[in-house]
Amino acid sequence: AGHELTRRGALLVVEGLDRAGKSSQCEKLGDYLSQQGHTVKYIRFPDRTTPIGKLIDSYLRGSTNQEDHSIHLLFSANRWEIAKSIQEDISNGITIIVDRYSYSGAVYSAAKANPTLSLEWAWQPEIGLPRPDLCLFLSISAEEAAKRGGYGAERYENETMQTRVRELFRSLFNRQEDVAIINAGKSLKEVSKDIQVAVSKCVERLNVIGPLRVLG
Ligand code: 2DT
Ligand code: MG
Repeated sequence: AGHELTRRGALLVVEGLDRAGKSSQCEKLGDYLSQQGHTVKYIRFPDRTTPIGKLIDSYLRGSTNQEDHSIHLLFSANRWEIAKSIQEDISNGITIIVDRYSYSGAVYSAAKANPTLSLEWAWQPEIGLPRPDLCLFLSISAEEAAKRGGYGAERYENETMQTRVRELFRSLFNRQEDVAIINAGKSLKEVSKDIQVAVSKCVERLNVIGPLRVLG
């Protein structure tokens, strides 16, 4: 038997505010791509299972406090500790669906309005991480978000933060390439259809795109 060239996997990120439907859409996208014959893996950030992830988890639950810059760098470190395995999986032909990534990282920290923690500052530690082939931004209005139910009990799950996060996501995605803005105010089924269209276009182009790049 001859050797077959393995086509690399795609790195697909799903971003959005809380209650935008990220988890459900990641699952639907995974099912869709598997049916198309892709090997698919789902990961999420923060990855609360690692030692760094456990620090992040206790911070998010409000059990511990952390200085703003310090926790920001831990969120980033939590991506760096998994970066190599992402690279390896992608080159072995596995498509990875990522629930939140560097974009949430930069935006949530910058939303704290700490004078020395700008969006630009917050982006710096992300430079050099595996670069998504496509980032799907699930966009919902504040009104639609409110309709979908109350906030949870974790840090950041309040009106003030969510409003700032929404604005910052918008300004970040206005200057990013490889972003598909998906209207997530529609039904689950319609949204998943829109996602499939955006992803199919990206996946078809993969053999022309070349190797996985890094964030700049
Ligand atoms: P989940 O609700 O998805 O578990 O996220 N966050 C996330 C950051 O502040 N920085 C990051 O780098 C990432 C990935 C967004 C928990 C919260 O953590 C925020 C919501
Ligand atoms: Mg949450």
